[in-house]
Amino acid sequence: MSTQEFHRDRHIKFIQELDSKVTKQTYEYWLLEHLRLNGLYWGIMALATVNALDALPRDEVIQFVMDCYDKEEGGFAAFPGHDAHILTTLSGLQILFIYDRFDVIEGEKKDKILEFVMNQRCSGGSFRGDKFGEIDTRFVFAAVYILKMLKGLTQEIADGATDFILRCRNFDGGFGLLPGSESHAAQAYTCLGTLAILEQLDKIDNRTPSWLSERQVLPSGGFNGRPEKLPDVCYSWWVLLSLSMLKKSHWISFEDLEKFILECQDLENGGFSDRPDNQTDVYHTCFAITGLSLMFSSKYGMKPVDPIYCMPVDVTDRLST
Ligand code: GRG
Repeated sequence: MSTQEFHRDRHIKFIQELDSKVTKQTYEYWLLEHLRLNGLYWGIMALATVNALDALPRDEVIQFVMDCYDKEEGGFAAFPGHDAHILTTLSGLQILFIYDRFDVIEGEKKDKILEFVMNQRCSGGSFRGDKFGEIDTRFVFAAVYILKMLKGLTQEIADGATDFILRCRNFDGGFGLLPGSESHAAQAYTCLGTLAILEQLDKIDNRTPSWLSERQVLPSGGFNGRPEKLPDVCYSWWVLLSLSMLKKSHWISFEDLEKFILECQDLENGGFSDRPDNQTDVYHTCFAITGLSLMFSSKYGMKPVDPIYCMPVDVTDRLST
């Protein structure tokens, strides 16, 4: 049983202050421009999970997302004026979906987004991240997720993506970013998430949950991303929800994981770090909070989070309409 409390209000304040006048005067703020739209999604997702979505100005958020829209390519960039990328397109759409504001892309923009995603499709069923050509299972997941949201999935895309993902599975049950790459827990999430959206999880045997459950590092209780590495709070999400998709989350200790996550809080300034007493950031804050919600949403007064889509369940209910 953890003796730590969850400091909800401090975490809300931490997220609100990430875009303040003071932060904007720091070098680090501008160094992270290429992650801005992803960062906004992480902040919004954390706030939505703790029932505090109104802590950020809604209209300004939507305006920023739309300012990141790249009209030439048809996808969203990390920051106004940057190039569109499939991961930032997913983050932009997730934010709009959480706020129920898909009306702002209805019509021509929606068609262009679909075209942007389809332009990234490669032979062999995979997807590139952008015009520069890198291929990775993250991009396949993002493409399938976006096509699901925009109702653009076809049987051909589904079959190709399933084949590619299954080729990325290794002998140990884990998944890598390309066929033959080392198993990594975050990559397992993107592969299992793709298969879950495509209703192909029955292709997975018990080697996968077995490898995933071995990621819990004792005595810390946190998860690592691969054997012999240090635990990191973000894997609370990548591993736990992968196990949860496979209905095997009871193979790990919730109590030990909860204790580790709570130890990663900054008790003074809010936010979570990768490991206890390290520097906090919005990425680790998001996945610490969503991890806690996946285990104990009612205990912490949080919204239940959908393990496939990483959006609140009351939001993803709209995906089936
Ligand atoms: C809808 C939640 C959601 C995500 C969209 C972008 C994406 C899909 C998933 C990203 C998955 C991913 C690959 C995350 C990276 C996790 C991470 C901390 C990687 C660092 O790897 P190493 O090798 O760290 O630097 P380790 O922990 O192995 O030392």
